[in-house]
Amino acid sequence: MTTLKGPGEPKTYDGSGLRIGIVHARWNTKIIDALLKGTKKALKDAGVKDENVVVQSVPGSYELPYAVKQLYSASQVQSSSTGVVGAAADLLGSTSDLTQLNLSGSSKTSASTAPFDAIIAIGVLIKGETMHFEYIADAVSHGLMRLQLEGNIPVIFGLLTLLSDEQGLMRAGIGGNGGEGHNHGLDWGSAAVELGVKKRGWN
Ligand code: DLZ
Repeated sequence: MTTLKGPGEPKTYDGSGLRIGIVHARWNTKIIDALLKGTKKALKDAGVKDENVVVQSVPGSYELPYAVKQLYSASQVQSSSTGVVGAAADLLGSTSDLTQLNLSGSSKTSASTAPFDAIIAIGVLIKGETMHFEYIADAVSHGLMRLQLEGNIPVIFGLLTLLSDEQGLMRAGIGGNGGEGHNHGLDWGSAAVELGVKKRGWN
């Protein structure tokens, strides 16, 4: 059936060889958590292995572009050299972060150490009484676009810019009595797999 909205007819892409990063903000946690769950579900459904999904969080949406950039840089460092834990720690802050990020080179995991095929940036901005919302939405949108064009890495735009809490709940699939709306995280996960697969083909 042809739909008016959304990404159109679903196509299946095999994500089993991909490494995907997710960076999410923690503001508006209830909505973020649901979006993150949807995103991870779509990745899993497309065959992306759990150990090849790296999740990092930042306080708010404004921090997303910097965090995406650092996460991607660290994965490039990791893939191009073996003794990189120190260098990646410099980028990310601590060696415990590296363990969390599967970048420590631990033999306990069969996780890929290749650079990420795509990174998903997730944030929820809800308009308040000041101009704060406009400035952050604009800066983050442009920051993420710049990163993907200049860094040659697909950056999936998982930033919801909302006029109310209810709009966010609906777009995370937890509106109404808890189950209404559509979880946009599902679309972001699928978009990451499609772009990751296509990037490999385009190179
Ligand atoms: C300060 C702030 C406000 C008011 N609202 C949001 C929001 O709705 N969503 C969000 O992700 N972050 C918000 N922030 C935090 C900023 O994004 C940022 O973390 C701080 O300004 C520190 O740089």
